[in-house]
Amino acid sequence: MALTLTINQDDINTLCDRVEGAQEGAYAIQKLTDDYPSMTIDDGYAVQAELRKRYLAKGHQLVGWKAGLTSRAKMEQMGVHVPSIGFLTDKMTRTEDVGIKTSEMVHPRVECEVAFVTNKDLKGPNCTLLDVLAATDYVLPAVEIIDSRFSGFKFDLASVVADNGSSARFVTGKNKVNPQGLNLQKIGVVMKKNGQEIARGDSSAVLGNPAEAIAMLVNILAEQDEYLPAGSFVMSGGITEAFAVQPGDEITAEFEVLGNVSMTFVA
Ligand code: OOG
Ligand code: MG
Repeated sequence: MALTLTINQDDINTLCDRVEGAQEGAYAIQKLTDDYPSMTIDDGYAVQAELRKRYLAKGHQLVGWKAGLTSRAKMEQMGVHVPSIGFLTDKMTRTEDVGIKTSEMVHPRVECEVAFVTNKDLKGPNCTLLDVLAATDYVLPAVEIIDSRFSGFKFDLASVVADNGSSARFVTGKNKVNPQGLNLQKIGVVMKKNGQEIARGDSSAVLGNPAEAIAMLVNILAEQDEYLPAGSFVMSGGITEAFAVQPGDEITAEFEVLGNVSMTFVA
């Protein structure tokens, strides 16, 4: 299987220049469909693949992938009703103990997610939840910091896919939990900003079970002739809506069973 494109390589390069410039320069751009109104989701993935190629050529390491727009809360917040995927590199990794710079981003937002680390290759197009569970080494709590490069954080699916699903940063907690015996369908989470609760939900919000989002991601990868190699880090998508952060903010996501993830933001 391969992508069906309506744009040519020159268009892909032009669109990738825009996204790459905005990501690296931390500035907002208009959504890509303003100039390319007939752009499709496949076209978006072709731009994303070009972006991945460019980052890897610059020495960034691919560490895994993320599923996005996998919960109703996220779909409604963004007005986009189809899940998407994006790639994750070592340059996006942040730790709990070092302040995360908002000046390197346009308008960052945080969202809490269940993350997976795999120990077997996963290949689509017929990857199932059971395949994902059989290939899961451990799960861990995560906060994704998303940063749409589009003005006002407003976009359509083709544009957000080209912008690598708004991927910017991510932080994981210290606990690694064996999926055996874990009820992945019902992991509660409370998100706090500066000590105040801002959201709560549970993992069933993500396609009924976050492992389902990983299966979906693997099947989308297959459409691009890609697979998920053993040892991948994969995020399953925000459980609740995402919240804007500013310098000085401290965020904690308190997950049942999986434990906490905390981080602070600095200018
Ligand atoms: C798109 C990325 C969505 C998620 O977890 O749903 C995402 C966006 O909302 O900007 O990462
Ligand atoms: Mg996310």
